[in-house]
Amino acid sequence: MTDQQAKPDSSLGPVLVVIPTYNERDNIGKIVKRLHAALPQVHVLVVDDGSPDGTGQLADEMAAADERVHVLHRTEKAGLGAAYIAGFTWGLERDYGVICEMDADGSHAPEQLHRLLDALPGADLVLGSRYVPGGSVVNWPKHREFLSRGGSLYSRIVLGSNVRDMTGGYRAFKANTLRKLNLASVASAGYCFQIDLLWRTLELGFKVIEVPITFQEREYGESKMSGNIVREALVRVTKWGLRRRYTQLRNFFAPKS
Ligand SMILES: Nc1nc2c(ncn2[C@@H]2O[C@H](COP(=O)(O)OP(=O)(O)OP(=O)(O)O)[C@@H](O)[C@H]2O)c(=O)[nH]1
Ligand SMILES: [Mg+2]
Repeated sequence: MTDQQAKPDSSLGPVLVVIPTYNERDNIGKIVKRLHAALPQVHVLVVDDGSPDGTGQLADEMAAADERVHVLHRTEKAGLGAAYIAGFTWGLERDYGVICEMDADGSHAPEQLHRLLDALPGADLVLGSRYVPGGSVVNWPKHREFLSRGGSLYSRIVLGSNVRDMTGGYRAFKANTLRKLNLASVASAGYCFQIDLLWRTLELGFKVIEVPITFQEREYGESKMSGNIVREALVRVTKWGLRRRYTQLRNFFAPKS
């Protein structure tokens, strides 16, 4: 299948793409248009945290003109994780069979979403991956790529996983996978949220597949990446890794019956 126009496997049920936004006025219209050009059937849920630049109002106008577009307004900027949890909950309540994550800033090419959807019948979660053969990163400053690769490598080692791209935000979940992840207990706010959800999925023994994507640095608007977001990931991943080791040791020394 080419990356031009595709039809998702309808046996999995309707597809919802959740796009969290904070000040993405210059991007949201373009990304939704590209998405519907590539996959006309999918629905979009924009989860906006009261963006001061009017992203939310623009999304409302898009929703009024197109029944495939929906908007969830939240009152304040509460991080990527909280926005996704609200979006997933909205989608699960409406019985979508597949729920996807995608950034608004053009980093995730909508023309490649079919790669994730095509792989989903054989998995519980499909990750769009920058770091498997065929995957790539375009126009990222060296320090950002270093941070991203370093974050994935650290998480892989500490959590004992063989997933190459632990922090990416281009994903397709079967709705039934999300239902099992106890979303109400997720407290990770920044990109640690991505590791958190992946870790929960792996711990439950679900099948996770990586498919290559081309990740493109944003052209418009500002990145929300910050030192706090990196610190949150470091602290939490280290804690999960220590807990994993503790459980392994406890099981090892537990009396065998
Ligand atoms: N609703 C909501 N969306 C957010 C928040 N923080 C980031 N986003 C959105 O999440 C997506 C990813 O955010 P980016 O700013 O691109 O962050 P990033 O991809 O980690 O960083 P860069 O790679 O530097 O762009 C974008 O669509 C943002 O608008 C937030 O607090 N609330
Ligand atoms: Mg980005």
